[in-house]
Amino acid sequence: MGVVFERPKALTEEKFSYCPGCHHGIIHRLVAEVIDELGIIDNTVCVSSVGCSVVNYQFFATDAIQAAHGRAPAAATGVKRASPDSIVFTYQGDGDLAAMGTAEIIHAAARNENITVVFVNNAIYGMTGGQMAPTTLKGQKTTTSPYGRDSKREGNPIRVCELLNSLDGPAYLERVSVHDPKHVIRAKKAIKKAFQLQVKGGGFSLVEVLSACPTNWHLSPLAAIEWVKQELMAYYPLGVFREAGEVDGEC
Ligand SMILES: Cc1ncc(C[n+]2csc(CCOP(=O)(O)OP(=O)(O)O)c2C)c(N)n1
Ligand code: SF4
Repeated sequence: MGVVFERPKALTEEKFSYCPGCHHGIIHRLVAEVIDELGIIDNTVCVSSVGCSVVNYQFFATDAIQAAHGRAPAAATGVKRASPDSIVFTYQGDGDLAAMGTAEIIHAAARNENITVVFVNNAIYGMTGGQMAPTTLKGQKTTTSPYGRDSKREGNPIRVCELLNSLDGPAYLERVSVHDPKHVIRAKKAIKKAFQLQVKGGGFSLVEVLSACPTNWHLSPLAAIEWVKQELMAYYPLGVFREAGEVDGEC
């Protein structure tokens, strides 16, 4: 009998440390499948950030470095410029990328650094107990907005793809979701396109993946999927925001 499904080589044997229903695991798998399919495992470097995925260097069977809070795009810039043949990606949550690392992501995009960013937007600080993030929706209850985010007091949520799309620099920006199989397939295509672009020297790419955090949303995994569909996708529309040039399927 032929093997039809197996663990990607770009994932180690380590068990994921994520909560039941968390989408980080799905996104890790998609990244790993893309690395396998492009045959880049030996020269890929993952730049880990802070947040629940802080130990993802244990899960990806690639080289890895750990960046300080929000600094992953700057660290990735250094690795890529020092070692241009490496394929360098950051993996960042919304607290890391859109709060602590706002400056780094904007400048890396503006410079059109030839790196790939996997941006996991779950609208909350997962790792540290569910505090409000820049991406927390208006009215969303968190431990630091217990009555719901009030835009008069806490400002409005930041749409990262739209923000970066105002810059001349970036080559590819897309927002996807992994809440059902159809969207998982689309998300993988986007992640693959982003890595292919880097292989071809195409410049800065960012794929924003809407992601569930059932634990800090205080929802069951299934209810969290509904919340992604009804609430997150309403404020963060899916789609391609920037595509500088066609990337064909083969590398
Ligand atoms: C400058 C600074 N800000 C914040 C923290 C604490 N901190 C570490 S991880 C984290 C939350 C990260 O959340 P996010 O990036 O959204 O990832 P998630 O855990 O949701 O996947 C916070 C607030 C810190 N240690 N230092
Ligand atoms: S706290 Fe949220 S983001 Fe972190 S592992 Fe659990 S479900 Fe995932």
